[in-house]
Amino acid sequence: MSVVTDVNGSQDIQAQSYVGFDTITKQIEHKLLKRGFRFNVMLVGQSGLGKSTMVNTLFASHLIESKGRLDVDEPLPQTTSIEETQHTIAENGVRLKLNIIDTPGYGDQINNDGCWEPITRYIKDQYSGYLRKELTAQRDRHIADTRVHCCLFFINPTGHGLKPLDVTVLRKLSEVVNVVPVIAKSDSLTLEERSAFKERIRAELQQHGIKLYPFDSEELDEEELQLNERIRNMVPFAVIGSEKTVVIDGQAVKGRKTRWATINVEDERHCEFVYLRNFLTRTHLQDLIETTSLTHYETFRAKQLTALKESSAKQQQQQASAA
Ligand SMILES: Nc1nc2c(ncn2[C@@H]2O[C@H](COP(=O)(O)OP(=O)(O)O)[C@@H](O)[C@H]2O)c(=O)[nH]1
Ligand SMILES: [Mg+2]
Repeated sequence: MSVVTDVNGSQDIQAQSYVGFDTITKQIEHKLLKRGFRFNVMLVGQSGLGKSTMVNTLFASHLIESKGRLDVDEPLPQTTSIEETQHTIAENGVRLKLNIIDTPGYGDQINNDGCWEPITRYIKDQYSGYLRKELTAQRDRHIADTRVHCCLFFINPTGHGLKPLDVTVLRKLSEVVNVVPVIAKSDSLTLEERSAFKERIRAELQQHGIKLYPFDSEELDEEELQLNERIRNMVPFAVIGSEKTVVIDGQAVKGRKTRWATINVEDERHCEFVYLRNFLTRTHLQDLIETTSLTHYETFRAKQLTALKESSAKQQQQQASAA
């Protein structure tokens, strides 16, 4: 029986010779579901900007502790070394292993020279660890992925613009990781101030030639390209975080009660939290993971391997000339 030559009866033949590769999506899904997804998110920004609160707001369940100050004179609780906390969140049978990497409040010191170094070192350490395992592991063995998939960068809501330190750190980080900038505590800005601040930051990023995630590629279709363009026109996301539940119109929502009004963090008229959450979890989760592997890690790997080759060539040369 030949499928190729029989044009007229092709439907019948197709039905008989069904090989079942259309189940591949199910097979992949099954395998991935069994393994579970892992998403590594890093938080960068001065202490007190609401980093811990934001993660708790984003992922609904209580993830990391956020101890709010009761009294303004009380010193801020500070994270002093890079801390990882692992959580598993589940939704409709899909398990997401969420790894939160909290970095020491960068920019908290009087002298902030090189304060980003422990952060970029951490990111690169994960790459070199992965590379080592890749070079030694059996090819088909799954390597646990500790590479940072997304770095949430918290900007102080001053309304003025980026600080020179922010520019430096954004540049350093964007070279090695997917950076997603957010304006922290944006309830402290009016809507006009907020949109002017956002515009100003985008202009500054462009002026300094800092290209942030998402990146376009040939693989993306028209719809995806448009979505990326919308995201680029929206960043930094002006967000408000809260772990408290407030009741608005009889509904329990995450919000902040002020003397004047109640803010609903999920209300698009109040802030862009919902856009950030959609972006991170609904539209770009897989792409963040893939871009980390195919772009950032590949760049690191290529550099490492070239350096390795060069040093072994040098060694051989030295041995040859010594002999
Ligand atoms: N007004 C306002 N306060 C916030 C917001 N997010 C967090 N906070 C408060 O800011 C304080 C520090 O928050 P925390 O999450 O510990 O900051 P971190 O040091 O960056 O992790 C806490 O009292 C939070 O309740 C926000 O969006 N708006
Ligand atoms: Mg914190």
